[in-house]
Amino acid sequence: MKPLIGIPAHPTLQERNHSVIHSCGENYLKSIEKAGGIPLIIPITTDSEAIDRFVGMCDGFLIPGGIDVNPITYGEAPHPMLQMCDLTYDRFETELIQKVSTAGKPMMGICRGIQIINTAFGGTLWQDVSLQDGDIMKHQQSEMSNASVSHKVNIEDGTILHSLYGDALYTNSYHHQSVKKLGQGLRISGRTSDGTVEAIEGTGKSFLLAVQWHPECFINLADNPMMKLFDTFIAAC
Ligand SMILES: [Mn+2]
Repeated sequence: MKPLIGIPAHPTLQERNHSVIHSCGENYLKSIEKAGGIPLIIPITTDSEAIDRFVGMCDGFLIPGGIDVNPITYGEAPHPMLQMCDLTYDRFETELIQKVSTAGKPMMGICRGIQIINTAFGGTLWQDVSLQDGDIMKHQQSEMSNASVSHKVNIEDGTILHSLYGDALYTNSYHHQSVKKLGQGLRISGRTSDGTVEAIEGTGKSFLLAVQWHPECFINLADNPMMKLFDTFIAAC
């Protein structure tokens, strides 16, 4: 039986009538389907009973990209470079991630996903990558195609990522925030040469892999180098 993969919806502001759409990008859905899973979009809710039911129902969870995490979530004041965020959305995803972890179900994070997984486990974020120490490279890529790569991620030995790609992987990059203090039960599995955290994994028994780049953007390539990530995640489910 194909595993059911819960994907928390993203609150997207529809300017035409100022209403919020609970949405999910098609590339996430297609990547899950191609890997052999059945995607299920989960609405944003404050109902804990609903979150329990969703966690019980699904075999694995994909935490997708999106807006910034409100720094209140990790106990910091907003920096002037902070962009749009939504505390209700953060609280929903945090509760969902913590319950998925307690249930021991597989989880994969992408972009905002790596950030909110890190904060849900007690970590913190750089509110803008430029605030990190040293010379920071461009993480908002200039390539015309979002399925084109712009930087190299160096991979730690002994990680899931290393078993898939070896010592390094070129990836795309569309983020302005990044992991600062690492959350509990997590390890860093990939960084760019400027020290920016690009991938984390869980140290416990259940599958947890999160990346700062956007592997779902490669879905329409005939030879998709990122498919291994989704295949490995679905196999764990
Ligand atoms: Mn990057």
